[in-house]
Amino acid sequence: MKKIIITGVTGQDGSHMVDYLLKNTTDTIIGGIRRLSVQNHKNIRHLENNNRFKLIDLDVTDQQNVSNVILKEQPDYFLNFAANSFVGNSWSMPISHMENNTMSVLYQLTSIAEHCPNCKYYNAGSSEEFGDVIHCPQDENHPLRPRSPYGASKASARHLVKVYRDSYDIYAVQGWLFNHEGTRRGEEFVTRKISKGVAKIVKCLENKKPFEPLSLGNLEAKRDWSDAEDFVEGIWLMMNNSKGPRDYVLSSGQTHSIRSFVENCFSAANIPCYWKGSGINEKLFLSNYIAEDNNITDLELLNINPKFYRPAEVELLQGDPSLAEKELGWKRKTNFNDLVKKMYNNDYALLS
Ligand code: G4F
Repeated sequence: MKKIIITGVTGQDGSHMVDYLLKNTTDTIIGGIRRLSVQNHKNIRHLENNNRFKLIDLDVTDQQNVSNVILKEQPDYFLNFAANSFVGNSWSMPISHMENNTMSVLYQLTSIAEHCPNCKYYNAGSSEEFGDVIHCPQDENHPLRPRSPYGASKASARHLVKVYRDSYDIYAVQGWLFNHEGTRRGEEFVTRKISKGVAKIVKCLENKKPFEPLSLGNLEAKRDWSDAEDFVEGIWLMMNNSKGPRDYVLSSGQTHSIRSFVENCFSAANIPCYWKGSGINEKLFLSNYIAEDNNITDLELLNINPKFYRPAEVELLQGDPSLAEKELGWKRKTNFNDLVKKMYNNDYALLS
């Protein structure tokens, strides 16, 4: 029986990783969490009485704390999902991003090298590292050209992971994970903001109540979206690779605009709609709505707010997962349309 430390267990990826490992291994899982005065345990509440899962205090920005935990626990695997993961915020808190996403990785790697060199290490990497992409689709050979402090923090961490792997023969990897979403996605990310916003609008329409239109930023950016639950399996395959420690791209191989996610989500909700206007004046409308006073009108569903634009945008992401499929035998199960439906149905059910 192995011992696995996972950081960031209250977040989307960490909590799905715990669920996956409890289901598919007999190992003991230790979730490292930062002490907060207000608990954010909703993604792991179902694990409270599981005797193969325990929580410990672990602040990844505290080198002493990280070192003591690794020395004491002697884990077989250390999976690091703790990070500042919201790209949009990284311009206003760049130092926090470097501390949480880069320095923390250095603390973990130095502690593993010193106290527990056989521990296998995973750090969550990102397609944001590719940034200003120069070819499509992006594979493992695409250069790192980050466009945000977040992307730069993950790219720097990648160099550290490689340096420690090469220098100390540690099994250390950092996958390139393209966008991955689901029912546990934070509400600040665009997909969840849309699925929750559409569900709220539908509820208001059903109850003939007024609502605030959804407000978004850049609709033309394109992302390669997958289901986070498919990705945790890919990560575990990377950690147990007969070819040794290698970094792989996990993605769907397809790309869709934010606009397309919006249209799919309203379609999943059976709301017919049309776009009008252009640029920041573009809006989405529902036509022929019969109001309570029996007046037939067009209702505004969505508008553009420049405050959601970023100082620099990654315009296009489309990953090539073929190496992971070939060498790890990884295959995703959920496609784009099913992912949108799953997120919308979940948010609608939560409001019911
Ligand atoms: O959902 P997002 O905030 O995700 P983003 O920036 O692509 O980053 C996510 O994926 C990365 C992997 O590629 C991860 F590393 C990272 O941690 C995170 O999980 O934004 C997606 C796109 C952007 O182009 C953004 O400009 O949506 C656009 N967008 C348009 N309106 C918006 C909004 N994004 C947000 N969050 N909110 C808006 O209102």
